Amino acid sequence: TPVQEAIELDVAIIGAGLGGLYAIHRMRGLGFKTRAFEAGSGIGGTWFWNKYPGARCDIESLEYSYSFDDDLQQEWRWPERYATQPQILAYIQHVAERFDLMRDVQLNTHITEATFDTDINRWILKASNGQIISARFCIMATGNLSTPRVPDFKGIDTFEGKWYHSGMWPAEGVDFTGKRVGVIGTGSSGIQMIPLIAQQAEHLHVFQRTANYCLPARNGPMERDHESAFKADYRKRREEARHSGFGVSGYPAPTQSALDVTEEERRKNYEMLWERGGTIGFLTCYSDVLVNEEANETAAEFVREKIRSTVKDPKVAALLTPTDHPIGTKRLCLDTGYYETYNRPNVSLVDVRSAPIQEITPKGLRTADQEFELDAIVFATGFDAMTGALREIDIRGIDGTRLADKWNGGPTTYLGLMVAGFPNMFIVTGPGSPSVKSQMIHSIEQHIDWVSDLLKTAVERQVHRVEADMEAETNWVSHVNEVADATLYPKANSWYIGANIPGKPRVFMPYVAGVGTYRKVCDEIAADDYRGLKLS
Ligand code: NA7
Repeated sequence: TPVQEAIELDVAIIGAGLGGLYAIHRMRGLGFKTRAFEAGSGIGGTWFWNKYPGARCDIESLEYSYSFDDDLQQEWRWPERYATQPQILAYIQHVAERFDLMRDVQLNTHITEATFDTDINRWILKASNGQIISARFCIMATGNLSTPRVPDFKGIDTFEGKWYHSGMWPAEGVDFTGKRVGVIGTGSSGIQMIPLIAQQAEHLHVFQRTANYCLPARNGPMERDHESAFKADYRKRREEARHSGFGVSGYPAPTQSALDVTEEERRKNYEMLWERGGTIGFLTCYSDVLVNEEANETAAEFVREKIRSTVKDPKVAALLTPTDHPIGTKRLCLDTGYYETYNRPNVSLVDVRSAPIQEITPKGLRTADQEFELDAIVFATGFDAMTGALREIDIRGIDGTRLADKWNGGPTTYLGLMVAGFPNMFIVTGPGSPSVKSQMIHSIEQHIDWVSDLLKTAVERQVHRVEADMEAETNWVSHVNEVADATLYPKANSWYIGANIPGKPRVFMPYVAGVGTYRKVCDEIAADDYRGLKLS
């Protein structure tokens, strides 16, 4: 057999979502020969795959966008306050065209192996189509919520209807008109699609294991005055976001405790936030909502009351009322008509906490106490978050150590960006970085900018390896845990802690000190001659 010639690159990028595309732009800026390998048949990552009805970003469009180019942010017009999946995908395609990124994107290419060759200090990648790529540096822009997870239900192959997962939605869409539909899962994805599927379906059964806190989006067409005022201030706004908690402007760090104000004042504030819409306001309204249970309970109870006053059937309202976790410790959901949907006669809520789903049958599904006939089942059951996509690639570092083995007890990284024993490899929004606890595009830009500066230094110093120290990594992991332990986050069985995947080690993955703090730490480390890294 002929020996396949390797594609030689300076930087191989895995993934062509918002992270991979920005990485192409920056790596080109350094004069590197680069290419992004994307498994999908189109660019966009999350916004390519999640085409389910109602898919929308829960961060306002003027914030959830690239900040690296002022003309881009000034010229782009967002039609709505919160952009839909097609609108975000159109934006991503525009950016790719505007910066001529597609010539360095290779679609339909699934990278299956990545091995660091210690002799030549290069990453050797293999793709499922047999291609071999040799690159000096490797950037993993593989996404945090990119490995869809369908629970291991018995009988799924026997189902005679059609089933779907929110993260693998058919490009042509799905028409549920006249169908008996079951949606399993009430996280952000379920909550966005349920009101829309309910409008089409003959009957919709929602199978809920855990009730979530949902806040109203108050979405609407972009108000031109708001847009112009925002754009006039764009640079200042972006700068503010870079030093904020969640990477979004307009929410200064709170200083007042929820317990230091009267109940009346608190209620007035919550009511104002409820009317304004969005989730960040609730997370940043008082200094202790995410660290003190009593303070948290004031916000949680406010939302519970809203549920009870919206949902007409008290039994259904009780089921929809979250009591098992503090508000904000799982991703807060942003809804449009979610609770109201349960007042429709064609929608029923099924509690699969008390009577779990036992199997999928040819005609539908069976819980511990009932059988349901369904024409379609939608799994809104989430993802193998933060580590899933990386573990799917057979990544081997120095001495052949497998990343999956190293991470058996949970992911360990330095700054969420690098892994000891895996030189010249960088992760975008990896575990141990603020990633999913931030406006994701903000974090993508910050990570890739930081890595770019590091690579520029590596080239200037003519080093062959850039590597995280084991000790620095261990200290960072402890720090990430200490920060999380000082908050209420670990009190929820969330995907932040791997709780949604049976057998996944329970390690709190995001760094929750805030993006401003994280940026400061990253910048200090760079200024301190890349403390914790070996450049050799
Ligand atoms: P999530 O937030 O992980 O939600 C998944 C939902 O599916 C959640 O309600 C789960 O209940 C439910 N689930 C998972 N497995 C089962 C089984 N076996 N039986 C019943 N119910 C189940 O995923 P999303 O896609 O909604 O959102 C992911 C992120 O995308 C979101 O946080 C935003 O950042 C954007 P559970 O709570 O585990 O009891």
